[in-house]
Amino acid sequence: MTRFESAKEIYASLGIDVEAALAAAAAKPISIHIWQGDDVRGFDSLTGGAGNGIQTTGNYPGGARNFEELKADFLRAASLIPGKKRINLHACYAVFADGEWVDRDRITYRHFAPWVEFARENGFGIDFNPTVFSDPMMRDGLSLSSPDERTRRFWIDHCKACRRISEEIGEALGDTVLCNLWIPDGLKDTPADRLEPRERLRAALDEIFAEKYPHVVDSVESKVFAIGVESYTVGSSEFYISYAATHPGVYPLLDNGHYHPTETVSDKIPALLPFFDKIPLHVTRGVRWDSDHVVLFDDEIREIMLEVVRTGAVDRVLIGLDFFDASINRVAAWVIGTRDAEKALLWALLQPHDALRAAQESGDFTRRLMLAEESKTLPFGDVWTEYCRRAGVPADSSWYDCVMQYEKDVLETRK
Ligand code: RNT
Ligand code: ZN
Repeated sequence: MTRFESAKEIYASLGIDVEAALAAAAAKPISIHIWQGDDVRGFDSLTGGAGNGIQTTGNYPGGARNFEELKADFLRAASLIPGKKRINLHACYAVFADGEWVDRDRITYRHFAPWVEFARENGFGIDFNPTVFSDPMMRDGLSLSSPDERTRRFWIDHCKACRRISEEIGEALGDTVLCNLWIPDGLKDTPADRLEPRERLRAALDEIFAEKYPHVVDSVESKVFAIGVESYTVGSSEFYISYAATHPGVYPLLDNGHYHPTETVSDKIPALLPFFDKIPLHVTRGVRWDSDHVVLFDDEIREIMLEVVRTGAVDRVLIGLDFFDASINRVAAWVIGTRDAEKALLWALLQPHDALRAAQESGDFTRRLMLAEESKTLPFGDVWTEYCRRAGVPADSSWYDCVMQYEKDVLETRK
């Protein structure tokens, strides 16, 4: 008997169907953020690099410098990750023809058609994000909530363009596209007026979302604070949840780096499910704050996936990743973080949910505690190894050499 067969028997004795879990994990797409490959730099910056609302730290050599390099790095990472994949794009990854450049309020589908071709060739879906940072049109750290009419107009037009592009991507791929809006707007020090910027943001959102697009799922991503905007965030959790709740078709995206450290997204998912038919996520890892460290197979990621699974919401929760670490090999960062997200999903699918729920419902909390603890040492590793084998990707520890070889052959030549 192989280790996998033996593991399957152990799980079966607890009423867990390993084959069903493997199939469910393989069918669930994870949207992999393209911005891990180049430190959120994008292709459209005239000044070079991220800044103005977003920050990446580290200077590990070999980051992708253009479309060709970014595609190659993404494919290398994807070949080492099991499961169904989507590409999470940002508007700043517009592909311009030689000598061409247009400002962000003028981008069109044409600038993303090469990404659609790439996605189609490789069987990936696509998700999209307006890029409302790293741009001189941010005024005093404000965009859609700015008191300056021209600034607001520019960013409204950018967001409208992004939704139109998302619709065309969706049409081209015969799929729906999540178009997620995050803006960094906020204030460093105590505001004199907390209401007016939010009224302006609400009015801007109304304009942005006025047009209905059948292939687009819209979301708005809140945040609690960031470096430089410690005192006030315009797009707070209450603001966006209220906005989404009153605007059908707009969903609140939960990024688990965007809350106070004692708040958990795992608890927010089942709090929102009674009210929203979809919940989009940015799965990340905050260290003390929204630091966007590489996702680990840690308690909170497992708890998030547990909620996705045991609420029966695998199809309703849209899983996207959001981390960027420039201090380590970027391809390895993609591989480790995404494999860990996949791992947590498979792990969650292999828990004794029925027995745990029955214990809670009957008030047998002692049994619930025992079951939850003992399920932690089930032979999960053997099922994970089989999952990788069936997906045709290397098992744990054997992908690392591929990445190091790629670093030698490709990344180190990028000087
Ligand atoms: C920033 C938000 C946002 C970005 C990406 C690049 O705090 O999490 O989602 O990380 O859009
Ligand atoms: Zn995010």
